[in-house]
Amino acid sequence: MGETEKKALFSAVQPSGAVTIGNYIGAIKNFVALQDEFNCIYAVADLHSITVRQEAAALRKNTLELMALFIACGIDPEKCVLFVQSHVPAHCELTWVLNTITYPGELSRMTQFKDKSAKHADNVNMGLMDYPVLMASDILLYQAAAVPVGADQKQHLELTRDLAVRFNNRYGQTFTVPEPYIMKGSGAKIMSLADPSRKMSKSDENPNAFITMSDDRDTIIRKCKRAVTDSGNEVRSAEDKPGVSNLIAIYGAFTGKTAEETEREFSGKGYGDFKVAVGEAVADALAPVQAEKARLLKEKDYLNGIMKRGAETAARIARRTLSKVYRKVGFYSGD
Ligand code: ATP
Ligand code: LTN
Repeated sequence: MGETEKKALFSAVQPSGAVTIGNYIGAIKNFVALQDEFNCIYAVADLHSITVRQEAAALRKNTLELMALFIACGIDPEKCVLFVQSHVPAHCELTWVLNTITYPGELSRMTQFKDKSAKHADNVNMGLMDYPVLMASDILLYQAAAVPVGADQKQHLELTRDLAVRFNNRYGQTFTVPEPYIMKGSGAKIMSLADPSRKMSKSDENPNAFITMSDDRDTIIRKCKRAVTDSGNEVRSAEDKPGVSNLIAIYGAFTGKTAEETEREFSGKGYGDFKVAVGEAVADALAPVQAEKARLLKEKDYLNGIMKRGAETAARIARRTLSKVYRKVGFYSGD
């Protein structure tokens, strides 16, 4: 298929702390897998990240680290557009327009807004509430047909689709209505190692609940050994075995093995052996990524160049959509 026939795909990750293997399995791994099939545009969502308090120096560092991690994970900057969200002003500009067709009730009932408001009760700000509209702008600016995300972002994608349809109905065909691209099966939602009824989250106060992409081998194996598993001793993926099922999903994501293959491999062996094997598989898979990320971080000029080139390309595409939007709503252009 020629360049121009490929559909556009957009996704982003926030530079709000250490990236977990949940982010990797649910999102970044798919970013890599989809880069030949689509015209992919990937952003470091720094505008989104300040909806919860960030320390300025840490945010700067996390932004560069996330860019390096994207590339270290296998996203090819020659095939994809990689940029930092705040480098392209159109994201904020479209957000303003979309705010005028969004109702407060739609935003206050978002699960993530409710969860984050409860968690950061001292900082329930308008940005936190408006987060999904900024996300819709990210996606719609690039006329993205597909958006790879973890299952937790499904509700935000539904709002994005509603806003696209609403705008198109009111002002005429302007936006592509995007489809979420959510992995089938358990990889779409990796659970906490400390409490398999909750999503693995980088902002969990218990560091044993998650594995980050930069954890060292010993830490990874220790965290897997400590992972909460279920009663019994049989390595089997089942609804009443959320802890073991989650480890099977993690093992599968890093080894390519199906749940059935894993069950066969560990039949007759207990949880102990399995947990060590999971830790080793994760550590083996992450070692080359970590080495490549460290190498890239020493090449700051290279990373800055990728971001600059990415922002220029992104801005060009985004401007095209934004001009159309401005024209449709009736903003006088002066030409
Ligand atoms: P937090 O957990 O602190 O709220 P987050 O990790 O959910 O942050 P992002 O960094 O923006 O927020 O997430 C990036 C991507 O990773 C999104 O596509 C999200 O759906 C996905 N993701 C996050 N956690 C998981 C998880 N536990 N399993 C699968 N995918 C996940
Ligand atoms: N909200 C997302 C990150 C994000 C995103 C996007 C994902 C920001 N803008 C656009 C897909 C498309 C999250 O994962 N928490």
